[in-house]
Amino acid sequence: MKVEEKKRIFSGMQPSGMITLGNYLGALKNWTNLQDDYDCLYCIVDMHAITVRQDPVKLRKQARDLLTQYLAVGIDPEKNTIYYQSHVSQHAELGWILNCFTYMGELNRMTQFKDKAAKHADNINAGLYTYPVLMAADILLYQTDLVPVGEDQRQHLEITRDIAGRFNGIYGETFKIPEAYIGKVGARIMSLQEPTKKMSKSDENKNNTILLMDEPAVIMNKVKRAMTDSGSEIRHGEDKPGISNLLNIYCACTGKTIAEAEKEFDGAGYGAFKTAVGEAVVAELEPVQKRVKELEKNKDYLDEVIKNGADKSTEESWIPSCDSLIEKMEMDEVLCILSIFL
Ligand code: AQP
Repeated sequence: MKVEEKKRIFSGMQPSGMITLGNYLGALKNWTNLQDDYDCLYCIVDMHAITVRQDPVKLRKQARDLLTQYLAVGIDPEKNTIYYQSHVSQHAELGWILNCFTYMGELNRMTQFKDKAAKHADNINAGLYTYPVLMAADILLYQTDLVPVGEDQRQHLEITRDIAGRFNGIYGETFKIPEAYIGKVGARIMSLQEPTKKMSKSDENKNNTILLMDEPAVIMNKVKRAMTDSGSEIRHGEDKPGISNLLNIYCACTGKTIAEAEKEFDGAGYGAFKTAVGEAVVAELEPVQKRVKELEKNKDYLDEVIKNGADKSTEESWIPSCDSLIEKMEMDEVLCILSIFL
């Protein structure tokens, strides 16, 4: 019987801070659900993290913490490839090549660049601007079929598809065109105090985010203080960003639908609702936190996962070296020129 080849998944997360409930519900939780059906590469994208200023010692710790959290949510290093982006030089090499196939007009439209440039006005560097090109290289390097991301990354996925299509159009079928995989729930978790802006790990206001490693009392307190809307109804709607966000969080943690949750809290006050949301988050995160603490004690195991991940991902990179891609481009150029004369 022919064994059907599994489709390939690539996704990554920046070690730019302690990960949030948004990162967990929008990305990590989906990753664990996909690992049996797909061939998955889960990367710690440390080179992306340096597009904003980082303290090297902290960055190194955050990268290791992130790896531990990948494992703690249940991503199995035997089934998946878990690795640091900076351990595989082809990411940067392919990033450079793809820069030459990306237009500034396209990069000018990227909303994440605009947001981050506004946030880091003293350090609007070229890396921040070309961040989506490095992300395209991350994905295209492994002939990826699917990229599970939160809603905020959809635009970067689109530009990846455009760059790959452009390259293929000039040099023949080279890169697989990837699709975004965006979960139905938890795809966009918003800030607790400013629910029209997304929850982000680099947010300086700690009351805006729930961290994966926040203690239960801290979680309960942050949810209780979350911004709510006028009126007293527990209802999902554009006019109720605060309550809608809490409903999304509740549903993503409990597996209930919005309609079920609205029915459950029909007539309940904001206080009782917030307590239920906080408890649902605590119940979701507590087992992960426990596992993180266990894993942290096992330094040798973590070192081994990092080492094996670097070897495995380097082997799986579709382009053994960027020389070979340039060689292919030269070959196609020659064929192109020949075809003019034939
Ligand atoms: N609020 C969110 N809701 C749902 N999904 C989210 N993701 C991020 N924030 C939310 C998803 O998490 C994955 C990892 O993202 P990243 O670390 O590569 O960068 P990011 O999207 O820029 O995440 P942050 O938390 O906002 O980081 P900083 O503050 O450093 O910029 C992605 O799949 C993302 O969609």
